[in-house]
Amino acid sequence: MKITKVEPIVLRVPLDSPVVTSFGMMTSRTCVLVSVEADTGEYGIGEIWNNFPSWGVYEKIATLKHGIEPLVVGEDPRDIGRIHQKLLKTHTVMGLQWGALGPIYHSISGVDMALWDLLGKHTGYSVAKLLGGSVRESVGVYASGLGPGTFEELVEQHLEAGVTAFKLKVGKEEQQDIRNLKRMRDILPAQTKLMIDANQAWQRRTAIHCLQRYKEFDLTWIEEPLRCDDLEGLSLIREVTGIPIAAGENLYGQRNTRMALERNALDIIQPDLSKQGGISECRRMVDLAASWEVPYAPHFLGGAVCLAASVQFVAGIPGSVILELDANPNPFRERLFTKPIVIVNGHISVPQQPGLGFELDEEFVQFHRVPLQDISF
Ligand code: SMN
Ligand code: MG
Repeated sequence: MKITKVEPIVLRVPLDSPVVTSFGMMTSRTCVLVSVEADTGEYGIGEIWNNFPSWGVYEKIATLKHGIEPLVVGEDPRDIGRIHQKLLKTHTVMGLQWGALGPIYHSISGVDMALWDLLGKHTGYSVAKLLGGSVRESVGVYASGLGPGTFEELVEQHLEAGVTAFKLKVGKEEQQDIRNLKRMRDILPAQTKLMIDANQAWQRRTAIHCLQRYKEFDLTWIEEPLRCDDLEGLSLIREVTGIPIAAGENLYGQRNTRMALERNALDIIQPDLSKQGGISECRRMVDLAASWEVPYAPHFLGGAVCLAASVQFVAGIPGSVILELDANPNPFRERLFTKPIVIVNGHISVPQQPGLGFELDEEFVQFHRVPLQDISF
């Protein structure tokens, strides 16, 4: 069995009302998938992180076509560990030199995810089984992407779906944070878990000041209070405030994970399967964290393929506390599969089908697909 092709699949949908994030304005949503094809006619699908900016797609397609495809064509797709090591070894230093380690890790993530999907389809096992067996039959989720603007409707919808944990964006302005935290606690039933995410916005002093004030809202964790590389700062805040620290969406690979753990910077690690090197590398990250008794909660803010992979990951690998689920509407999360992923009682049930356990809605894909020549360079 040999790999014959690595095919990027870029999907785009313009948004009627732009999504405002702390990084800038999103006028369209992009979803980057990758198909890894074998000479047997079998293929696997993975997802490559491309949340913002949408034009980040250029670097990923270039990496797939010029960096990754020549290295994997001719390889046996069942040798996932070997291929993963080869891709990381060849590209990590190049990525540092280029100054674009992220796009390289994102692209490798998608290819690795596709290889796991392919191996599952080929052997008839779900990825959870391939990862070591089913730890659980359904996966608990929390709703994220809430605030700093209005969030009541999204909270209401997710409470109706039985979700019992929510994450609010903070860090822009103290008074606004306090207003939003108060409002959240007002509308959430007692016992509901509340997390906050500052997206690296604060300096150490501001973080300590704000967190001492926000503590009264009974926070399950504070996510990325500081720049993700201020490991000493994270450790300091953890000690001073006593609020658990979560991070990982900007921590690339085992090496950075080890540094964060050695500095006692984390209580929960949050690798994203479409960002940090795929299922293979995220497994190493969470295994490493487990040896420090740090549990994991996968980061997720993408399309349905990454969500399906995250469900399989949590089902197959012990040590997770909860899975992130973006609460905002996104057609690439809601309409990409023939059978959409649904939340019942705050949980997603783990599909038992081979691979990542989904079927793409080909009509939807073809409708939103951007021809590669339109994004040529
Ligand atoms: C997040 C990530 C990317 C874009 C917006 C928000 C956030 C999360 O950090 O954890 O989901
Ligand atoms: Mg975050």
